[in-house]
Amino acid sequence: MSEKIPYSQITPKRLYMSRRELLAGIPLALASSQAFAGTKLEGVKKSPYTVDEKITPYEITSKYNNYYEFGTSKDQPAKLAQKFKTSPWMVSVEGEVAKKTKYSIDDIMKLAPLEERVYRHRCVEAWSIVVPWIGYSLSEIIKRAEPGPKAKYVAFETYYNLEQMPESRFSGLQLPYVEGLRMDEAMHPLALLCVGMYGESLPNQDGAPVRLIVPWKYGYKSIKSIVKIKLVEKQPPCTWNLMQPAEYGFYSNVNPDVDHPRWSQGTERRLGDLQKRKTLMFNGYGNEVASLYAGMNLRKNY
Ligand SMILES: Nc1nc2c(c(=O)[nH]1)N[C@H]1C(S)=C(S)[C@@H](COP(=O)(O)O)O[C@H]1N2
Ligand SMILES: [Mo]
Repeated sequence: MSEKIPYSQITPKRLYMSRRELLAGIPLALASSQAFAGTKLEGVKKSPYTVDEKITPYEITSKYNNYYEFGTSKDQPAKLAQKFKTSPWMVSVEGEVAKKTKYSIDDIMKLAPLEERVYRHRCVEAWSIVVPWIGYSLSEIIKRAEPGPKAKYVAFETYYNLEQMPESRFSGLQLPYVEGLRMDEAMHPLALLCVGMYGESLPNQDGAPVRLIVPWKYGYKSIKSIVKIKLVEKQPPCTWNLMQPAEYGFYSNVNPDVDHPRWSQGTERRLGDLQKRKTLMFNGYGNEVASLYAGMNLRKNY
């Protein structure tokens, strides 16, 4: 297990202090509301699902984002998502389930014990980061809904409102952003329902107040700012697959042997340490997830 690095060491003092000072000035009721982006999360346990690698600095993870609803360049979401209103926030779990449920974000925060998991995150654009995410397995919320026999896939949907996301008209994407997993992938304990990072609730640009993290797949499967989780019978549509089906498949497992049509997927650049590294099969999570794909042709099912 990795030695725990205090966040004060990996976050520049200036940022760390300014956030603390900021919180010091906020009325108690608001500061204690966990839906507020950048609030310290209490009682978070370390999870064994943690890689022993150098954590990418907070100022990189929180300033180099893909969130097309808030702009297509990497520095736009951090600026343009600042006023994104994430409270109140509801997440509905519906479809082929016995118990359709609507959760407030406070319900989501308390649904299961929060864990910190340091995961590798690999964007399809061949950069990667290592992030201490906070949340619990997605299976926790799915199993409470009691999926029926027709629940073969899980479909996810991001909040969408053009007034709050004016830049999204230039995204080139069909919105709301949608994603999907096969049922066994969604129930895999590594699939994380994520509410925080670096000890705090998620910043807006990283998908506040609740997002998915699927560490063995390319980053676009990790859908942000979720409002709907629907259990369905047929393979659901996925935003990047709709956009460019030959480039982005439903599975999108990290695979160094299957190149993107326009670039190699064999290596990646780890942000913050300038090093090029070999990309690992399933992003290094093969021991855990390879069995989900036993017998499948991963060139066809890219
Ligand atoms: N709703 C939504 N979710 C999204 C995206 C997006 O544009 N919109 N981008 C995806 C991509 S391509 C990546 S790499 C990750 C980036 O997450 P991060 O900004 O927290 O690193 O979010 C994914 N989830
Ligand atoms: Mo990505």
